[in-house]
Amino acid sequence: MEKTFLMIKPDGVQRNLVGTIVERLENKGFKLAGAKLMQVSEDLAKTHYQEHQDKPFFGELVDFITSGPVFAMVLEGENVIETARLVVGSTNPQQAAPGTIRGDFGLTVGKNIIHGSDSTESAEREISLFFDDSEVLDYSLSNSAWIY
Ligand code: IDP
Repeated sequence: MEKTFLMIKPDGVQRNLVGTIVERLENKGFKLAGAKLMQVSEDLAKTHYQEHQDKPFFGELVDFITSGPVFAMVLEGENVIETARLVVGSTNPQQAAPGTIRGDFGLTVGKNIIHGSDSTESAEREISLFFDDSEVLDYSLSNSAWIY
């Protein structure tokens, strides 16, 4: 089963949206394989966002993601990388569809609540950046036969 990396950013944690967001993801049918509240270091932030290192907003992005705790998750499910991105919504919350996390809870691109991996390669890379192997659990949910 496919796995992806999601991270509730410091704005989502500060706005007490962790429970609401996790509830949406669980309700969709995704399985939590890993989850933790953590402080992102400057090094980790720069590595995670390395594809944006030449962009004018890179410094702002690193400052923001290290400005407070984040809630990091590994989610498992069929086609979860693409489907979780649909649940997350477009990068700019002003353009994100209602019903998506960014569409329902955000207003600015700099504070868009949540990150989700955008490809198989980034999912693998980001899971291994944020989680040790022992923190990603292999187990079955008893209701999976009612989802698949
Ligand atoms: P994504 O998070 O939807 O995959 P990316 O293009 O990978 O979007 O950008 C990473 C993050 O960088 C975005 O989630 C957003 O928070 C931030 N970002 C993107 N464009 C801008 C910008 O023009 N100004 C400030 N922040 C931006």
